[in-house]
Amino acid sequence: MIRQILTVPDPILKEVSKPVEIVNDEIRALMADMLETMYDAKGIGLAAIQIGVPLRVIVMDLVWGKEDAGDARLPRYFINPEILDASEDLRPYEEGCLSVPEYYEEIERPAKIKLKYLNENGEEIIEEADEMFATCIQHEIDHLNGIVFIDKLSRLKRERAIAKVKKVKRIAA
Ligand code: K2U
Ligand code: ZN
Repeated sequence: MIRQILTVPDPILKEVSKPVEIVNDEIRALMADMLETMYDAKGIGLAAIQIGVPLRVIVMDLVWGKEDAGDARLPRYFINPEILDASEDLRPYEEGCLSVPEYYEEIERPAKIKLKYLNENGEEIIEEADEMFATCIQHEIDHLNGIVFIDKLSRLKRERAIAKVKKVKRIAA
């Protein structure tokens, strides 16, 4: 079912999420809810902490976000993800976040990374990520460590972002 997405400055978003002990049906049900919530919110990634669950679980679908995707879907599941290696060269991208609605800011991150994680069947996968996959997974792993992208900005920009989210929520309420 669709869950509520927490928004800044909710202190829960600053929690460090715990590793998943066993990938079971309960975790798979959580990931199904996360995907449904992500599609509904028009995101291409979501970390469990964003719906208030402090577990190291991420869902992503880079395909459906593309304008020519039609109704194509390619959901991906990342449990206990670790970055094993990151390139020197950085890639800037104007990031947004479902927990910081209607606020976008350019963020630089390593362009390529080597990623280790468990998939939805609990199998260990090691793979390279670049382009949007690299940007998105690093944004999501930050969430697992209690970091939201505005934490990487100046205090002034961060305060402006939080003030804007509060305004957006008042109008939406
Ligand atoms: O809040 C989230 O974690 C979802 C993020 C994921 C993301 C952030 C930055 C760059 C790529 C992905 C976004 O809200 S998903 C919205 C979106 C859609 C298309 C392209 C970029 C961001
Ligand atoms: Zn985010």
